[in-house]
Amino acid sequence: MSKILVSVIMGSDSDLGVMKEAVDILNNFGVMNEVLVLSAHRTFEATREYAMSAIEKGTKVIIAGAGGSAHLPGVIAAMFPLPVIGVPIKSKSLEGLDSLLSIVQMPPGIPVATVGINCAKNAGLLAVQILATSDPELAKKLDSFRTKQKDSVLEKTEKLKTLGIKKYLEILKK
Ligand code: RP5
Repeated sequence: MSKILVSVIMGSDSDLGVMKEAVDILNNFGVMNEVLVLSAHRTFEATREYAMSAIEKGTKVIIAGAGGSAHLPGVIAAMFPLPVIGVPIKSKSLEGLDSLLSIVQMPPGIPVATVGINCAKNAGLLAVQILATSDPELAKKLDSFRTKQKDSVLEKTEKLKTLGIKKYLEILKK
């Protein structure tokens, strides 16, 4: 059985809708992953137990999403020595600025790679890129992902030239 290389964890199941985007990316690239709900505050014992044992289980990267007073990625990074990617979840009261600042402002010595608010897709891609540094097959898949992405943008610009702004926007609305 293949090893779980990336763990996707989140402070609450209310984060799952956003964090699923990271899981989708990992699955699309064929990266074995696990998904867990663990909170730095509400389940601190279980979070500690998980973070302290992750390295022995072979986990290479942890993606941690949290909102509000978002301590989870930092707490995980304190106990897990390999890359931790933090996803600030958009909060109800402060639109995720609280989450972003809580995650990004780590003290020197314990980094968390922070992506944009709700940008779990980039967290998934960053995890794949980290793994690709020692996995040429994954690096090839990343190349083809970027080629497809580039082609789809270039197609849009051609379509825009052909249709003009008004028609293009009408089609977009449909
Ligand atoms: C954080 O509190 C979670 O990451 C979540 O974004 C936020 C709200 O949690 P719930 O009240 O929805 O469970 O710990």
